[in-house]
Amino acid sequence: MQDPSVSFIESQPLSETRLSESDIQRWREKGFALVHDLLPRPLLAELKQDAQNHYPVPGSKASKRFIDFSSGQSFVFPSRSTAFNAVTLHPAMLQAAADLLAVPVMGLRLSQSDLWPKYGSPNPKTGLEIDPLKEDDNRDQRMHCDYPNHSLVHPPEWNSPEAVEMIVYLNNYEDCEGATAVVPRSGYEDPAYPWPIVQSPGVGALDYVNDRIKAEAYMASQDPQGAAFRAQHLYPREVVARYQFGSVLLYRHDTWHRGRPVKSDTLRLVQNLTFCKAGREWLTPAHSGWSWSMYEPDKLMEKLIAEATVEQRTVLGFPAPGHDYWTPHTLAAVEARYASFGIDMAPYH
Ligand SMILES: O=C(O)CCC(=O)C(=O)O
Ligand SMILES: [Fe+2]
Repeated sequence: MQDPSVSFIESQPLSETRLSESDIQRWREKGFALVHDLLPRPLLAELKQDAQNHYPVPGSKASKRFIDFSSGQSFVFPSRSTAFNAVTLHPAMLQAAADLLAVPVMGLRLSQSDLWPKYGSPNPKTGLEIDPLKEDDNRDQRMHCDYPNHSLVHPPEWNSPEAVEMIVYLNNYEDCEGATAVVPRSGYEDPAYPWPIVQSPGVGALDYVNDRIKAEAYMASQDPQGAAFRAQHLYPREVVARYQFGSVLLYRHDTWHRGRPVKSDTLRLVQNLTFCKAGREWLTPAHSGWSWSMYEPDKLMEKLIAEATVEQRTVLGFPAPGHDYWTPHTLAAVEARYASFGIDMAPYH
């Protein structure tokens, strides 16, 4: 059954695994685009299987502790899931981010890759009672922009975006609902997009509250003007992403959006990624540095680096060919570190 009160995001299938000009325009002007066939389905199926092996089944007692967004750093890059790493650095994903930001792939840096579960409220008939809502409950989120926990500053002017955020859906909307909502921006005069973006819990002196009802009550008590703005300009204009298995929602740090409730007793799995323009140190990685796992006995990260393409390595921050880091000595030293994993240093000579 479809909820007649929601409006869906318009989207067209891709003709190839490259964003169309209209998707790029939509992202740049409205703040988002939804695409359906960017990634190969067998890879996505493998990823979904890995995620289902990792997270408790919906309706189980163990699933009840998952009320917040993110995997709590338990399913982040670099991961033991080969499919997850492959999606993270998939050439089609890198090309999409590069096309949106109008930079070469080598001008991108990865700052987030996290696979997280979202459970529908337990069905009381199955025996698990519903816990009272907490401030940080993510089932029915408050409208927000993502920049506060990604950036030390504020998103730049609208026409100079510096990051692409992506949500890769591993279910079908009809099965799980819980479609992300976004507010399309319509030009400089759009009253939903005033500058600066501060009318939100968690920004400045306002406390972080995730749950929509609690957040709006809090806003009404702390910033009645901000609360009125949100009620008048944000919620009534939201449109939702009717996602399919493998759809990707492309959005920005300055796009108003929110997560909506997942169907009772179902599990929606999504991978969240962020690619930034290189050299933006104020956009901070959401996880520990990629080198931090280099002492793990399975040498996963070392192998990933050795096997990656030059572009993929560069997106992780490895110095690009021609960078002044490279001298005959550093070339030999880096080769010594990765030689046993079969790295080919020829492109750096
Ligand atoms: O889960 C979703 O659909 C969106 C989540 C989100 O926007 C967030 O947690 O910041
Ligand atoms: Fe968000």
